[in-house]
Amino acid sequence: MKIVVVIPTYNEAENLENMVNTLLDLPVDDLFVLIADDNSPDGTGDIADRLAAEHPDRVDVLHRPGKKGLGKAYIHGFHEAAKRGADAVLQMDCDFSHSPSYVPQMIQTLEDCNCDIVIGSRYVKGGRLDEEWGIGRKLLSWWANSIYVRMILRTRAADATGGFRLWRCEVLDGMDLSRIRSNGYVFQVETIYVAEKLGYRATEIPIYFADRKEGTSKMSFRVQSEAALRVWQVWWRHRHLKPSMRRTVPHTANA
Ligand SMILES: Nc1nc2c(ncn2[C@@H]2O[C@H](COP(=O)(O)OP(=O)(O)OP(=O)(O)O)[C@@H](O)[C@H]2O)c(=O)[nH]1
Ligand SMILES: [Mg+2]
Repeated sequence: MKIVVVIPTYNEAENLENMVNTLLDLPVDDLFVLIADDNSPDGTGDIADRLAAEHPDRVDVLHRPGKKGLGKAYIHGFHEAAKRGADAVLQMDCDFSHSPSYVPQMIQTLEDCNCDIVIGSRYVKGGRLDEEWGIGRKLLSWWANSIYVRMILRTRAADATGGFRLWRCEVLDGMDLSRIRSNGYVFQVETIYVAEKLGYRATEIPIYFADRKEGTSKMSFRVQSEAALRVWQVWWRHRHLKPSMRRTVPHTANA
């Protein structure tokens, strides 16, 4: 199974090289890393170019003109992954909150399960948030995901807000990514909601979610509040979707 890992980056100079090398060292047969960089001012794009030159068969970079948000970077990366013949696409952050050590298990799970998506999940039994977080921060994170988002959208996935997921390419095709409008953090919510409404099935494996150690967060109170409101927009936009509304012509066929 050819796996393309799509990593969106914005100012991840301290993390990128370590992340790419860790991924390339994993015991996985056919793994390719595609970095989607939004012209990071800290030079992440140059590091990405160097890594691509060092590993021409295993690493490549999409240079995007400026900071346009996580969602747009992911959609671009997903389309490129399909063009490069991926069987499955792994999405993950560059800050080590999503530990690469779970990747082989996620791939194995996708191969063995009768499912379409594997989620590295903080909210299934065995999943954990950073042990240094105080109880208040953990509660807020749990409430936002497990109460707020899941009450509105009624997702089956216990972790509907995380961004550590392995998708079969047919699923991304069938979802028709032009349906996905969110660009910020609610992108994760919109994609899993659309997938579930179209009848795709996710399996979750528990992860330990570590806080970033290097680099700076792009998350702010404004971004979080906007995401909270946009969950309603996601519900309104996609509430009528059904499995019969899957896209049937593969994206790559008319690309
Ligand atoms: N290409 C691109 N990547 C982005 C953008 N915003 C965030 N990212 C990347 O998306 C991933 C997640 O971003 P983070 O800043 O870690 O956000 P977070 O994980 O929600 O928050 P913290 O862990 O608290 O920092 C990281 O790899 C970022 O570099 C963007 O506008 N464009
Ligand atoms: Mg992070």
